[in-house]
Amino acid sequence: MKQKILILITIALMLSSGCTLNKSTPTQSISNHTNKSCQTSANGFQTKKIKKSYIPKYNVSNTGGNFSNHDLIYFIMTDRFYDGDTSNDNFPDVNKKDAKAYHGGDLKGIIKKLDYIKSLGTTAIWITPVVKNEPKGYHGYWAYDFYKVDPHIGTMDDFKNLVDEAHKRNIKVIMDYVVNHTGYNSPWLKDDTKKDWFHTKLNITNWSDQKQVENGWLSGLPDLNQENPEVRKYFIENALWWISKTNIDGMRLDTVRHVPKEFWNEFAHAIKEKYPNFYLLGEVWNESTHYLEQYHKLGIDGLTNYSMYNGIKNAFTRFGQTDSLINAIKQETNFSNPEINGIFIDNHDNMRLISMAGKHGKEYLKQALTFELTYPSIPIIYYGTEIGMQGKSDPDNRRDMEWNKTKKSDILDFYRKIVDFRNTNPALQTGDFKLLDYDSYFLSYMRKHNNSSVIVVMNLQNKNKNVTINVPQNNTKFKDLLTNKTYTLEHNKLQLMLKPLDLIILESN
Ligand SMILES: [Ca+2]
Ligand SMILES: [Ca+2]
Repeated sequence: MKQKILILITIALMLSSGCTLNKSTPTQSISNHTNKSCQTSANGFQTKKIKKSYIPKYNVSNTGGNFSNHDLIYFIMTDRFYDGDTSNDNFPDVNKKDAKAYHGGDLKGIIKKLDYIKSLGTTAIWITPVVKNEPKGYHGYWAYDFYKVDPHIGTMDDFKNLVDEAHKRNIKVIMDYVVNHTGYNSPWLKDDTKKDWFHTKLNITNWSDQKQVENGWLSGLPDLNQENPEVRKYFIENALWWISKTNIDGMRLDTVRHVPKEFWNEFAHAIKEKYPNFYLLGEVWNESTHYLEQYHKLGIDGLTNYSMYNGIKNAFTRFGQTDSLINAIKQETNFSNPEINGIFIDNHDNMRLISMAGKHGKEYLKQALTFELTYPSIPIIYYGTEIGMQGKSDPDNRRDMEWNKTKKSDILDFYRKIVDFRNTNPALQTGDFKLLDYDSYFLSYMRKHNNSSVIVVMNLQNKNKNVTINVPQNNTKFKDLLTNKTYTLEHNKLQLMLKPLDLIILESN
């Protein structure tokens, strides 16, 4: 009796303090727009306390597996890349004139273009999700059946062939994988045995409320309930099944921040226990390095570095300001393994950089590509960036690959030159990265390994600028990769007259 009264008092106190039992009823916390949770103090009273960050249950080895900063990932939206098999173009939702319908690209198309892909210095491809989608799910993110390959893009045999053919060329394959949600019309929504597989339908309205971010329905997509052990088991088994069936080398994990941390820790542990060399690349769409690093600590190897992306798009577009890029570079110390993160200038969720930059798009794209390819992380090149494809917001940033431009393109020639340099220069392969002098509109940095060094200088404004850069080394002679012009260091100082939007890439002689 005494115990019953005590329980009733405890519940009453909890309700009066506005607390929710957010562990057992996760969806309730969505209406509670705070990051606080309830804890029982030593004397039995409830106190409000800021929630501590999640402490991982499993210690997962996540140093990149078969991946390192020597890799270069080419990211392909399969439906928009190349149509290698017209026999799968007869579905009613294939319409090349509709930017939101299927366009006919497929896995066989990627196989046919592997030599081109290899010629870009690619060591790995990341392809959009292959699972069977609901109608119009050309991008792959509206899953209908997690155990089937979508017939628009091919068959399981096509996928296995793609992996085999890629491996023959020393190209690894990364499969895009979604556990946060199903498509809008998943058959599970009508399945009585799967009633507890989804969170209660609620929109995300407060993006600083992590519970809401995890349990709300992102863009109205049915949100899977990973607190349910059946759901966790299903997806861990499903992921292991794909790896064992296809021999893929990595997964790009979609919408990571929208899934509870407990799940990712268990998922990474299960995958790495069986496949220690497997690479997990997490999409965590947040500009804070501290926020991103939390997900590395769970066992995910690399993260899509949105902190750096924010810097890149502020530096190499019409803003032409280095401040947030410098800040992002300084913040890299918050990562325990920044070199296995992915850095990018374009992707399928953002306006292409060349379009964002506008008038001086080509010059800024060249600077951005140079930064991406000379920075010690894993560059992720979104298909078409190498030929300077334009693209505004989704779905315009997912135009069909413009194959005619691969025959003659000033940007492609430039890209190849920088990629070759990246893959052969010892300083760019293993050298340290050091910021040299900079201000809000100009940037210089150095990579150095033993006697080899590279200095990159960029003028982000459309006007002349004279700079004197302090260089902490004794090498006196440098040659510009782009113009062959030679420069001499005097008293550890490099004097340069920069032209508008200039880009100088110096290699020690
Ligand atoms: Ca096709
Ligand atoms: Ca979720």
